[in-house]
Amino acid sequence: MKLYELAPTPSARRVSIFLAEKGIDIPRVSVDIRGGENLNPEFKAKSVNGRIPLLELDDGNHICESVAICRYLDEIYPSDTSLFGNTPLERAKVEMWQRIIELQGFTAGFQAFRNLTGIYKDRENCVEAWGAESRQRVIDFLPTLDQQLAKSSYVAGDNFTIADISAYVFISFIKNLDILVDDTLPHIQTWFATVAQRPAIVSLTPKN
Ligand SMILES: N[C@@H](CCC(=O)N[C@@H](CS)C(=O)NCC(=O)O)C(=O)O
Repeated sequence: MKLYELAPTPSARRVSIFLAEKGIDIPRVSVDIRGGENLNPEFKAKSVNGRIPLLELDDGNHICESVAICRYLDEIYPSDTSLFGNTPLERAKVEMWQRIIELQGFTAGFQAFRNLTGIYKDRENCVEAWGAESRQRVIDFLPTLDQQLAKSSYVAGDNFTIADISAYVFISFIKNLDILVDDTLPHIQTWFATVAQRPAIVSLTPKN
Protein backbone atom coordinates (compact mmCIF):
# COMPACT_ATOMS: atom_id res chain seq x y z
CA MET A 1 0.00 0.00 0.00
CA LYS A 2 1.23 3.52 -0.85
CA LEU A 3 -0.13 6.98 -0.11
CA TYR A 4 0.43 9.70 -2.71
CA GLU A 5 0.32 13.08 -1.03
CA LEU A 6 1.91 16.47 -0.49
CA ALA A 7 2.32 16.59 3.26
CA PRO A 8 1.53 20.26 4.05
CA THR A 9 -1.68 20.41 2.00
CA PRO A 10 -4.96 20.32 3.94
CA SER A 11 -6.38 17.19 2.29
CA ALA A 12 -3.16 15.25 2.89
CA ARG A 13 -3.08 16.49 6.50
CA ARG A 14 -6.57 15.10 7.12
CA VAL A 15 -5.32 11.61 6.23
CA SER A 16 -1.97 12.02 8.02
CA ILE A 17 -3.62 13.05 11.29
CA PHE A 18 -6.11 10.20 10.98
CA LEU A 19 -3.25 7.71 10.46
CA ALA A 20 -1.28 9.17 13.38
CA GLU A 21 -4.36 8.94 15.64
CA LYS A 22 -4.72 5.28 14.72
CA GLY A 23 -0.97 4.64 14.96
CA ILE A 24 -0.71 3.40 11.37
CA ASP A 25 2.26 4.09 9.14
CA ILE A 26 2.03 3.77 5.35
CA PRO A 27 4.79 4.45 2.81
CA ARG A 28 4.34 7.89 1.23
CA VAL A 29 5.07 9.21 -2.23
CA SER A 30 5.33 12.98 -2.48
CA VAL A 31 3.57 14.48 -5.53
CA ASP A 32 4.57 17.93 -6.77
CA ILE A 33 1.03 19.23 -7.32
CA ARG A 34 2.18 22.86 -7.59
CA GLY A 35 4.42 21.80 -10.47
CA GLY A 36 1.53 19.86 -12.02
CA GLU A 37 2.75 16.31 -11.45
CA ASN A 38 -0.85 15.33 -10.68
CA LEU A 39 -1.89 16.50 -14.14
CA ASN A 40 0.19 13.94 -15.99
CA PRO A 41 -1.67 11.02 -17.64
CA GLU A 42 0.03 8.44 -15.41
CA PHE A 43 -1.27 10.04 -12.21
CA LYS A 44 -4.69 10.80 -13.69
CA ALA A 45 -5.06 7.15 -14.66
CA LYS A 46 -4.79 6.31 -10.96
CA SER A 47 -6.73 9.17 -9.39
CA VAL A 48 -10.34 9.72 -10.46
CA ASN A 49 -10.33 13.31 -9.16
CA GLY A 50 -6.76 13.93 -10.35
CA ARG A 51 -5.77 15.14 -6.89
CA ILE A 52 -3.95 14.04 -3.78
CA PRO A 53 -4.31 12.27 -1.43
CA LEU A 54 -4.50 8.99 -3.31
CA LEU A 55 -4.19 5.54 -1.78
CA GLU A 56 -2.75 2.77 -3.94
CA LEU A 57 -3.49 -0.78 -2.81
CA ASP A 58 -1.22 -3.76 -3.45
CA ASP A 59 -3.88 -5.34 -5.71
CA GLY A 60 -3.83 -2.30 -8.02
CA ASN A 61 -6.95 -0.62 -6.67
CA HIS A 62 -6.86 3.15 -6.10
CA ILE A 63 -8.89 5.26 -3.69
CA CYS A 64 -8.96 9.05 -3.83
CA GLU A 65 -10.90 11.50 -1.58
CA SER A 66 -9.42 11.88 1.89
CA VAL A 67 -12.48 10.68 3.80
CA ALA A 68 -12.91 7.58 1.62
CA ILE A 69 -9.24 6.76 2.28
CA CYS A 70 -9.74 7.18 6.04
CA ARG A 71 -12.89 5.08 6.02
CA TYR A 72 -11.10 2.24 4.20
CA LEU A 73 -8.15 2.35 6.61
CA ASP A 74 -10.51 2.47 9.59
CA GLU A 75 -12.12 -0.75 8.41
CA ILE A 76 -8.96 -2.66 7.54
CA TYR A 77 -7.27 -1.59 10.79
CA PRO A 78 -10.20 -1.90 13.23
CA SER A 79 -9.82 -0.76 16.83
CA ASP A 80 -12.05 -0.81 19.91
CA THR A 81 -13.30 2.68 19.18
CA SER A 82 -13.75 4.15 15.72
CA LEU A 83 -13.04 7.76 14.77
CA PHE A 84 -16.15 7.45 12.59
CA GLY A 85 -18.36 6.93 15.67
CA ASN A 86 -19.41 3.92 17.72
CA THR A 87 -23.20 3.96 17.89
CA PRO A 88 -25.81 4.62 15.20
CA LEU A 89 -26.42 8.12 16.59
CA GLU A 90 -22.71 8.93 16.91
CA ARG A 91 -21.99 7.71 13.38
CA ALA A 92 -24.87 9.80 12.02
CA LYS A 93 -23.62 12.91 13.84
CA VAL A 94 -20.07 12.35 12.63
CA GLU A 95 -21.35 11.99 9.07
CA MET A 96 -23.55 15.09 9.45
CA TRP A 97 -20.67 17.27 10.69
CA GLN A 98 -18.27 15.86 8.14
CA ARG A 99 -20.70 16.92 5.39
CA ILE A 100 -21.22 20.35 6.93
CA ILE A 101 -17.48 20.97 7.32
CA GLU A 102 -16.82 19.66 3.83
CA LEU A 103 -19.52 21.67 2.08
CA GLN A 104 -19.64 24.90 4.09
CA GLY A 105 -16.03 24.86 5.22
CA PHE A 106 -13.53 23.20 2.90
CA THR A 107 -15.39 23.78 -0.36
CA ALA A 108 -15.78 27.50 0.34
CA GLY A 109 -12.25 27.76 1.76
CA PHE A 110 -10.61 26.02 -1.18
CA GLN A 111 -12.60 28.09 -3.67
CA ALA A 112 -11.56 31.26 -1.86
CA PHE A 113 -7.89 30.29 -1.78
CA ARG A 114 -7.70 29.04 -5.34
CA ASN A 115 -9.61 31.95 -6.88
CA LEU A 116 -8.01 34.72 -4.82
CA THR A 117 -4.41 33.54 -5.13
CA GLY A 118 -4.60 32.05 -8.62
CA ILE A 119 -2.30 29.28 -7.35
CA TYR A 120 -3.64 26.85 -9.95
CA LYS A 121 -4.27 29.32 -12.77
CA ASP A 122 -2.25 27.02 -15.03
CA ARG A 123 -5.16 24.54 -14.84
CA GLU A 124 -8.35 26.47 -14.06
CA ASN A 125 -10.06 29.79 -14.66
CA CYS A 126 -9.68 31.96 -11.56
CA VAL A 127 -12.50 34.39 -10.76
CA GLU A 128 -11.53 36.89 -8.09
CA ALA A 129 -15.13 37.83 -7.26
CA TRP A 130 -15.93 34.15 -6.63
CA GLY A 131 -12.90 33.96 -4.38
CA ALA A 132 -14.11 36.97 -2.38
CA GLU A 133 -17.64 35.55 -2.09
CA SER A 134 -16.30 32.16 -1.01
CA ARG A 135 -14.08 33.81 1.62
CA GLN A 136 -17.15 35.59 3.01
CA ARG A 137 -19.00 32.25 3.13
CA VAL A 138 -16.21 30.82 5.26
CA ILE A 139 -16.53 33.76 7.66
CA ASP A 140 -20.32 33.28 7.77
CA PHE A 141 -19.92 29.57 8.57
CA LEU A 142 -17.67 30.01 11.61
CA PRO A 143 -20.43 30.94 14.12
CA THR A 144 -22.22 27.66 13.28
CA LEU A 145 -19.14 25.75 14.37
CA ASP A 146 -18.64 27.98 17.40
CA GLN A 147 -22.23 27.41 18.56
CA GLN A 148 -21.82 23.65 18.21
CA LEU A 149 -18.63 23.72 20.27
CA ALA A 150 -20.47 25.70 22.94
CA LYS A 151 -22.73 22.66 23.34
CA SER A 152 -20.24 19.79 23.21
CA SER A 153 -16.54 19.23 23.86
CA TYR A 154 -15.95 17.96 20.34
CA VAL A 155 -17.51 18.69 16.98
CA ALA A 156 -19.82 15.67 16.79
CA GLY A 157 -20.41 15.20 20.52
CA ASP A 158 -18.44 14.13 23.60
CA ASN A 159 -15.78 12.14 21.77
CA PHE A 160 -12.92 13.14 19.47
CA THR A 161 -13.74 11.90 15.95
CA ILE A 162 -12.74 12.39 12.34
CA ALA A 163 -15.06 15.44 12.32
CA ASP A 164 -12.57 17.11 14.71
CA ILE A 165 -9.68 16.24 12.40
CA SER A 166 -11.56 17.80 9.48
CA ALA A 167 -12.52 20.90 11.46
CA TYR A 168 -9.00 21.26 12.91
CA VAL A 169 -7.39 21.16 9.46
CA PHE A 170 -10.03 23.57 8.11
CA ILE A 171 -9.50 26.08 10.94
CA SER A 172 -5.71 25.80 10.53
CA PHE A 173 -6.11 26.42 6.79
CA ILE A 174 -8.15 29.63 6.95
CA LYS A 175 -5.22 31.68 8.19
CA ASN A 176 -4.16 31.49 4.52
CA LEU A 177 -7.28 33.55 3.80
CA ASP A 178 -6.39 36.08 6.51
CA ILE A 179 -9.36 34.91 8.55
CA LEU A 180 -8.70 35.00 12.27
CA VAL A 181 -10.50 32.99 14.90
CA ASP A 182 -10.85 35.94 17.24
CA ASP A 183 -12.59 36.43 20.60
CA THR A 184 -16.01 36.44 18.92
CA LEU A 185 -15.46 32.66 18.43
CA PRO A 186 -14.38 31.61 21.96
CA HIS A 187 -15.52 28.00 21.73
CA ILE A 188 -13.56 27.34 18.56
CA GLN A 189 -10.53 28.90 20.27
CA THR A 190 -10.78 26.62 23.33
CA TRP A 191 -11.48 23.47 21.31
CA PHE A 192 -8.64 24.27 18.85
CA ALA A 193 -6.13 24.69 21.68
CA THR A 194 -7.21 21.33 23.17
CA VAL A 195 -7.07 19.43 19.89
CA ALA A 196 -3.69 20.97 18.98
CA GLN A 197 -2.22 19.25 22.05
CA ARG A 198 -3.15 15.75 20.95
CA PRO A 199 0.03 13.68 20.55
CA ALA A 200 -0.89 12.72 16.97
CA ILE A 201 -1.23 16.36 16.00
CA VAL A 202 1.84 17.54 17.92
CA SER A 203 3.85 14.80 16.17
CA LEU A 204 2.87 16.25 12.78
CA THR A 205 3.26 19.94 13.61
CA PRO A 206 6.46 21.35 12.12
CA LYS A 207 8.81 22.74 14.78
CA ASN A 208 10.57 25.99 13.89
N1 LIG B 1 -12.13 16.45 -1.68
C1 LIG B 1 -10.77 16.06 -1.92
C2 LIG B 1 -9.93 17.33 -2.17
C3 LIG B 1 -8.56 16.98 -2.73
C4 LIG B 1 -7.79 18.22 -3.10
O1 LIG B 1 -8.36 19.28 -3.40
N2 LIG B 1 -6.46 18.10 -3.11
C5 LIG B 1 -5.62 19.23 -3.47
C6 LIG B 1 -4.57 19.45 -2.37
S1 LIG B 1 -5.37 19.95 -0.86
C7 LIG B 1 -4.93 18.95 -4.79
O2 LIG B 1 -4.50 17.84 -5.06
N3 LIG B 1 -4.82 19.97 -5.67
C8 LIG B 1 -4.15 19.88 -6.93
C9 LIG B 1 -4.98 20.42 -8.06
O3 LIG B 1 -6.08 20.95 -7.84
O4 LIG B 1 -4.52 20.30 -9.20
C10 LIG B 1 -10.23 15.26 -0.74
O5 LIG B 1 -10.74 15.42 0.39
O6 LIG B 1 -9.32 14.43 -0.91
